[in-house]
Amino acid sequence: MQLDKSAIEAHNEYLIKDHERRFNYIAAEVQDVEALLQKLIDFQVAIPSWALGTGGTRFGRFPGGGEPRNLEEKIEDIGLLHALNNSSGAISLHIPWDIPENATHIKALAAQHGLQFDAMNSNTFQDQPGQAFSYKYGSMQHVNKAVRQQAIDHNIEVIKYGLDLGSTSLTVWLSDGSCFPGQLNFRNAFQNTLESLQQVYSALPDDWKMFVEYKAFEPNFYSTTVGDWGQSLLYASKLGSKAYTLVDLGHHLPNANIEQIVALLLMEGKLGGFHFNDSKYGDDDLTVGSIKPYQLFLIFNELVEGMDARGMKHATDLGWMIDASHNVKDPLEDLLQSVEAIMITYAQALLVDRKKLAEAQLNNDVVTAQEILQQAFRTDVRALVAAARLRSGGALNPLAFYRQHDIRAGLINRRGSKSMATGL
Ligand code: PSV
Ligand code: MN
Repeated sequence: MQLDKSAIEAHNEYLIKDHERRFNYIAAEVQDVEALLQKLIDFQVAIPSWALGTGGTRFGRFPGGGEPRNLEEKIEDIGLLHALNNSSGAISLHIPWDIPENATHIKALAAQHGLQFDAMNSNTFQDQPGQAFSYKYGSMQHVNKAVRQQAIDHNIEVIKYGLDLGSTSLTVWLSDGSCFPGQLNFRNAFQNTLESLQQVYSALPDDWKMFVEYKAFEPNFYSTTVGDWGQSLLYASKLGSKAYTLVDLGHHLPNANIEQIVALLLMEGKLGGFHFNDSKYGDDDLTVGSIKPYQLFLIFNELVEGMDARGMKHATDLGWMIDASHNVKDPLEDLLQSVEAIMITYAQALLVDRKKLAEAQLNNDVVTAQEILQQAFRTDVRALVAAARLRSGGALNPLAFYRQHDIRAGLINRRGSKSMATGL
């Protein structure tokens, strides 16, 4: 489903007066508004191929209908999001949930929607039909070499799929770990995992990056073999310069200071990618910015500061992706909200007066430092984000457009109310 450009234009025309009033107000407050708008226009957040269907829990799943039935329809859905917000210009594939059977066709279809292929994701946390060995007791950590080899081979296969599509990174998330004390020898599990990752790393093309994603818990609840940023950094450092740590916001123990983790990883040149979501209890996979928006702002503040300190390009030097699940919302509406929350928070972080903040820090002026951060966080930047969208051909209010045009009803019409997307 390609959106009619003239429908977006009509929508924008209807809203333009109100928008301009809001924009002129905030633009007068911002120092170099043109530079800021360009940064917002350039910033793209990848959408995971597994987030386009309804998620669920072990207690049930309540699909809303019209879910994409194959990779082509998933690309179509992301194309739709991108046409509306111009900030979702990439797709991240999980193998084997979304195998690109015909890479040339899939690549051409994505290009038609202005989409690129972000990080490829391997899956050694589920057993697949016909698979020789089970991952019940882990994959890369496994005590049996043959199981480890199977996991290594799978990752190398994922790299090959990615090469055909023009991707340049591999994200490895392992569910490996243990459920009970005594189940694992921690050092052996680490060494096995490291050796397996080394095999995959040696198959990595020169211009690729490998992201090692950590998670403190689930599905293993006693120990996780890549359990925190320290362990991930250890693997990434031992692997080499193409290996990086990936931070998923939902993968920490309660109250972890994620902004500090981000700052230090950036300082070491070892932060590679990001999975956005929000949570109250654990890996809840809720809409970005819906529970702890100030924490998200503090994280973005460190991202901008740390990237600028290293002369990194905000838009391209890290992998930005949403990793969420939608149990009660329409996934496309949730993704529009998540991207909007990311853009708003990025814009707020760009507004922080860095010179004044550095001065306040040097003077131990705690109150001023807090005022500077909160001044940026409390600024309503929505008109700036909308202006960036307008300039790149998107809709002033993507969510309103989606509802007014009853896009979900159209999808249900064409795909049926019982269609099921692969993924979580
Ligand atoms: C694991 O919880 C994770 O965050 C990893 O990124 C997976 O690839 C993704 O979710 C989907 O299971
Ligand atoms: Mn993740």
